[in-house]
Amino acid sequence: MNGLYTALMCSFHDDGRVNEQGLREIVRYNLDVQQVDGLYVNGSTGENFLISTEQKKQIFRVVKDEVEDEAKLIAQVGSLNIDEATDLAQYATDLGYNAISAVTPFYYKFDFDEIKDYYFTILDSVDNDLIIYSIPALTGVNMNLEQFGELFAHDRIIGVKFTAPDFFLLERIRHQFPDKLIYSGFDEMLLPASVLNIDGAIGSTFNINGKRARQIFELAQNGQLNEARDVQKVTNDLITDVLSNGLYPTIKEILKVQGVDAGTLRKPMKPLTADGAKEAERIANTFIT
Ligand code: HMN
Repeated sequence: MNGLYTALMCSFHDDGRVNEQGLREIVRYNLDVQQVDGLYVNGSTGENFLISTEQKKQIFRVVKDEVEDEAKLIAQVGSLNIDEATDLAQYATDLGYNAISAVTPFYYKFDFDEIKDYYFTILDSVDNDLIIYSIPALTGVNMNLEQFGELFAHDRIIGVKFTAPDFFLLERIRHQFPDKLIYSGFDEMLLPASVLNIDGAIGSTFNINGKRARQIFELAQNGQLNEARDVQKVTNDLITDVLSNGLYPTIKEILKVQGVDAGTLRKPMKPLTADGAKEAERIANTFIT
């Protein structure tokens, strides 16, 4: 399960339905052009928290059908509705997903016992491994080293998608849990995370910049830090421009410039203005080869 995983975008029609053909095109572009090792399906980047249970299942189905056994698949099933989370975990497992992942429960201020119960309930419902999805900036849930340890005590919690700029905690987790998988979640920090000996990364910008992400990761693993820094610099120039133009709509527009039908966004996310679309085209022409 090591390696680079794209946090997969999804293509939607203007009326909000899943654009299945567009979704297949995004999958193919990631596998054939960006050449990532796997896909992280129905994460934040997939607009997961804006769609229905049936649409989540539809996306799991279409992606598996397109990928078959060409790449590893991780299904993000986390939900505030525990019944939905267990239902999706079983669904993705039956489809053959290699692992499931669940975002920490958010919105209400759950205490750690409740968070632990959430993960163990999902695991009890399914015969698959689980990767914790930790993204404190969006969820408000900050877990400490001891709490990660309590979760990692479960032998089917195999790792964490660590989307935080806390390199002290990342290093401590790496040191204390050498057998667990750590995936870095912030693409602009891939190099410092790689230096700390992570097992892989999961990123939204890999949809358009997966090849550079691989260079950074592999150069760092080989100890070629100056070269890795150069590639991270170009990557961060790209990410700076993408973030200032609007993360998800800009990635979608860049995919369109590459000939991929990335469709529109689910409300309440808004599409790019005409000027924003022009800027996305400039970014694509500047950075995407
Ligand atoms: C997902 O669940 O879609 C991703 O794994 C999330 C991923 O960590 C991204 N975070 C967010 O979109 C909030 C990053 O790839 C991020 O988009 C990128 O580093 C730019 O900041």
